[in-house]
Amino acid sequence: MFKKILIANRGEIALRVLRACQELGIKTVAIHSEADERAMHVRMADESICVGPASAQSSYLNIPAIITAATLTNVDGIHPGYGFLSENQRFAEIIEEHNIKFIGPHSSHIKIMGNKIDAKKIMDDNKVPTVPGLNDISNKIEIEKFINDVELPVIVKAASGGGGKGMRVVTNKEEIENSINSAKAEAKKSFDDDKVYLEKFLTTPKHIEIQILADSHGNVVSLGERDCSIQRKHQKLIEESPSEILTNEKREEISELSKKAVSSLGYEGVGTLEFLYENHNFYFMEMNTRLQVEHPVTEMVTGIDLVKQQILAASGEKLKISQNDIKLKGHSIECRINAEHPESFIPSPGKITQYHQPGGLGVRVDSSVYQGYSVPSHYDSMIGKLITYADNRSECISRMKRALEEYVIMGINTNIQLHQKIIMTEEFQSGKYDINFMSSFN
Ligand code: MV4
Repeated sequence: MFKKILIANRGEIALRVLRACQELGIKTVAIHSEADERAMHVRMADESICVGPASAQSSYLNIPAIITAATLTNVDGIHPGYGFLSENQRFAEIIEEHNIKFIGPHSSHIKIMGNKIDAKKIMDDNKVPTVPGLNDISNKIEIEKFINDVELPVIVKAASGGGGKGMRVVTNKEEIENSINSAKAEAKKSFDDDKVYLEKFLTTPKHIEIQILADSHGNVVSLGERDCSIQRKHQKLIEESPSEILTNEKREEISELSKKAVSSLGYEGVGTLEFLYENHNFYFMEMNTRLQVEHPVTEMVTGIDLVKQQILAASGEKLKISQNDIKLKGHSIECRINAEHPESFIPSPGKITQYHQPGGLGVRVDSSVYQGYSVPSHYDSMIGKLITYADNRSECISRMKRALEEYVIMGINTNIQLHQKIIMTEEFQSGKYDINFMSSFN
C-alpha cells in the first residue's frame, strides 16, 4: 500500500483525493502555485510544496517542478486528479521512470484513448457500438460514398480532439472540403495533430457515460451510467445518475459490452466510456482515462468510494467488489458551482465575503472555498459541486432546489440562480432533455 501520495492538482478535487488518502492512512503532499498559498488543499495536506508562479503552465502543468517536488518529499504515488496532467501520457511515463506509481491507467492506455480513431477501432473490435464514421478521408469518392450512406449532416472531428475543438458540422455537400480543411488547421494549432475523421452527426442525442472500475488482476466492474446532457459550450453543468430514460436491460447490455472491451485491453483503474444515446441506441464516442468531475453521483447511487477504489487498484490490490454487489439505489444529481455571471457566463474571481453551504440529509458539497477566500483568476471557474441524493428522482430534485436556496456565496457572482432555473424547467423534470437543452435555454 502507498505510504505517501502527492496530489498534482488544486481545488475541490485535491480535497477529494486528500480525504480518501486520510481514510486509507496514507500521508499527503499538496503542490501549489504562488497564487494558491492560502488554498484549502494546502492547509489540509500533511506537507505542501510550491511548484511555481500563478499561471497553470508554470505550476500545475510544470512536469519538472512536480517531479522534483515528488522526489524531495519521497512519495510513492502521484494522483493527477482531473484536468491539468491527468491525461498526459508523457507525465505518466516520467512518473513511472522515477519509480513512482501514477494513480491512473498505464501510459499506453492514455495514449491509445487520446486518439479517438484508435479508441473507436478498439471498441468496434469489441462489439461496442460506435458512431458510424469514416476514418480515412484521403479519398474524395469514399467521402462521397460515406455521405450518401449515412446522409447529412455529418461531423468532422479531430483525432486528438476534446472539448469541441477541431469540430465542424457539415449540413451540405459543398461545405465538406472547407470544413475538413478548417478543422485540420484548428486541430493542428490546438493539438499539433491535424488528423481528422468523419462521423454521422446525431442531432438530438443524450450524452450518457458508463463508469468502469478495473484492478490489475483482470477484474472489471461497471458502476452504471451518468446522464451529462446538460452542458454549455462543452462544459457540463448538471449530471445525474441513473438516467431517467434508460431501462435496466439497456443499462446491462451497454455495461457488459463496455466491461468486456476494457477488460480485453488490460486497462487498470477508473475509466469512463462516453456515448451518444439516441432512439434507444448507444454510440461510443471516446473514453476518458481519468477520474471525472461528476464521479460523486455514481458514488452516491452505488455507495462505492471511487477514489479509494482507484488508489487501491493502483497499489495492486484485488477488487473486493463483484458486479453482483453493485446495485444502483436511489437517485443523485450534481450541480457544478461556477464563479461566473449567471447570464453572461463571464468568470467572476474575487473574495468570498460571506459563505454558507447547505447541509442536511442527502446533501453533499465538494468544494474547496471558504469565507474570506479569494477565488484566483488564473484557473477554471468551477469552485465546487453540490450533490444531492434521495430515494427517487423527484425527491432528489426537491432536495437540490432546497439546497440551492440554502447556498449563500457573497462577494462573487455564481451560477446558483441558473441551476435553480434549470432544475425547475419541465424538460429537466421530465428527464427527457438532450444535449441541445442549454442552447434553447434562457
Ligand atoms: C457528436 C455529436 C453528434 N454527433 N458526434 C461534442 C464534444 C465532443 N466530445 C463530441 N461532441 C459531439 N459529438 C456526433 N457524431 C454531438 C456532440 C456534441 C455534444 C456531445 C455531448 C455533450 C454535449 C454536446 C454538445 C454539442 C455537440
